[in-house]
Amino acid sequence: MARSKNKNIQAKLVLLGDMGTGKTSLVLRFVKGQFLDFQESTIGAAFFTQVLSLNEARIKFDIWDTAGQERYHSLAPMYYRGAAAAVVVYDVTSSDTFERAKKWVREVQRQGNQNLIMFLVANKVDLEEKRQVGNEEGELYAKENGLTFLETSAKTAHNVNELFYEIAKRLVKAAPSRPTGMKLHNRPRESGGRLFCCSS
Ligand SMILES: Nc1nc2c(ncn2[C@@H]2O[C@H](COP(=O)(O)OP(=O)(O)OP(=O)(O)O)[C@@H](O)[C@H]2O)c(=O)[nH]1
Ligand SMILES: [Mg+2]
Repeated sequence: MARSKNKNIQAKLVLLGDMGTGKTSLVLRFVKGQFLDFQESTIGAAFFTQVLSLNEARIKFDIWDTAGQERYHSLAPMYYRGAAAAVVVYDVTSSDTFERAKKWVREVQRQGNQNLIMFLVANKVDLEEKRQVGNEEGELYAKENGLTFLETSAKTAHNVNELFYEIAKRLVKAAPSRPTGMKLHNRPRESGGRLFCCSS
């Protein structure tokens, strides 16, 4: 479609979720194609960028990978405010992280950005034998709360690119309705008057 050709979109994306769920690993898999068995816990937040080209648009992601440790919780609003997309991650081998993910969803929804695109991601599906949270459980919760759900593995790369492509596609869809620049309305008449007040 010519209308949307060469559209350039810059989007702030934030990852939230309990510590150790694999947020950094998902980002590193997407941005660098790498996975570390002993990934260090994030301090504060980490910032990454990555560009994705779809047929109709080029999306530049500004990715904020937040720290899941409780002591950094109060920093989170800085990262999710103004975000175009949020990815809430839990670890399928830990029910606690699923409960924590639900709290993140509620917190982000409460801040009231109706346009925010939110994904719920069930990571570490390569550890099937240790699974505590069933696929249906995650899917149902996501459906009931208007989220898009995906199961991933940063380790095997299962669904990782798909996740970011899916987000990009949703952003492209949403973009035309968003103001992207200055809108010029009817120009005010300038005949004789000054536009800004002043003392003479
Ligand atoms: N088996 C398996 N291990 C994973 C996967 N994703 C991450 N891990 C491991 O889980 C541990 C934690 O991963 P991180 O990416 O650091 O988790 P995080 O969510 O960024 O943690 P914080 O920065 O503390 O919030 C690391 O040792 C990773 O190697 C996965 O899909 N499968
Ligand atoms: Mg991390």
